[in-house]
Amino acid sequence: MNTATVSQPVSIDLFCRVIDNLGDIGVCWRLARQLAARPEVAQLRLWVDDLHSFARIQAEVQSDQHTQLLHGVTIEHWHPERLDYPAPHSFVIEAFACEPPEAMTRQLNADGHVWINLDYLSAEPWVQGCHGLPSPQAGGANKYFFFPGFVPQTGGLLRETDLLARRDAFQQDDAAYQAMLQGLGVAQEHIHALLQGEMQQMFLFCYPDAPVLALPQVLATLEQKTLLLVPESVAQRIPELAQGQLLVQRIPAVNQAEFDALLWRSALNIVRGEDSLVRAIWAGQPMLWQPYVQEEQAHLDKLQAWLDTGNLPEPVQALHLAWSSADQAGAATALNLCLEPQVLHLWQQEARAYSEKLAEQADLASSLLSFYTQVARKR
Ligand code: TRH
Repeated sequence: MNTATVSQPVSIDLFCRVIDNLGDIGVCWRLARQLAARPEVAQLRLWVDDLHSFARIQAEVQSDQHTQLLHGVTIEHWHPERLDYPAPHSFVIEAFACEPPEAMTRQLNADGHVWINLDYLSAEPWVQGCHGLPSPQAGGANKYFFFPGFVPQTGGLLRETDLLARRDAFQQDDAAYQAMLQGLGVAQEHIHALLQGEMQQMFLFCYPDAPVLALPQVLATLEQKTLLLVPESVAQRIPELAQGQLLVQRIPAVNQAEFDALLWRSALNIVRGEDSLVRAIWAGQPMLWQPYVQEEQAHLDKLQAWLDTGNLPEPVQALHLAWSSADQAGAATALNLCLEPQVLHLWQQEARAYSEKLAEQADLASSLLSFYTQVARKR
């Protein structure tokens, strides 16, 4: 892995189209802030076509602003009527093949610019062969395929330098945890029970076809009480009631920083898509991941490839497969097994070890800057 730093501060244009859900802007916003915080970066312009969706994960975003500055990032509203495009910066990152405006891309050339298509995250083996490949463009510039990933032959995963230290601190900081729960509207008696260890917190963020009714089936019968926190728009089929030992509570949308903190304090994180997969990994707690559903069950290959990167106990792997196959009975059986003390202990150990192992790899923002330096040096 080349860890060369950029000798001259570089300015970056990062382009993001919100296609569906919050994953695209979720990844771009984290990446933008991480790059903008680096001493090697002079200016970071983030171009986003949908500021309303953006505001759902960062409440301070003003959806009527043409240009705004937040967390060191210049946010530009990229809408179809926009005509005043500036000259592109020397480093252009196009997220998920979103096709930046032609007014800017026609100015890109191989001598003055490095242009990257940042692709989706996958653990499938073909990714390693495609990472970093150039694709010559009509105007003479090369566009490079850049893949995040789970092995050093890829661009790595988004991870702020101090993330795991902040996680560890929050896991010990009951006052901060209490303030967060109050902000989410959790009743004082439940906060008390959580802090006393009489209740455990779990978090549920899934797609509509997940077999969510397996959760009350199992969690209602546990010895320990569970508070299941569920974002408002998710898992509508799950009743917001006390059922046996389970209490389900809807929570409002939170900023990404708080989203992370939620995961850090959960005994089980049920997550989906790409960005929350990565955040649940860094939480180092047992997790259940549901990939975004794709045609011809391609998401199951994606899931299997990811399972193969770790060392999860067999019932946990079975739980993943059942959860992503909308198999309620299979998910309930597997979850019961997973929560048996011996399996749960292995699951917890593996979650922690997996986050530590992946944290040894270069993070995505660092890999992007190294790649820029390598390409820029060669010309
Ligand atoms: O929203 P997603 O389902 O995104 C998906 C995937 O990215 C998928 O690959 C893509 O193809 C598809 O959309 C169209 O799940 P993901 O990736 O976890 O993104 C959710 C983001 O929203 C993540 O950054 C966390 C953030 N978030 C908050 O910040 N606050 C919240 O309250 C919630 C619920 C989410």
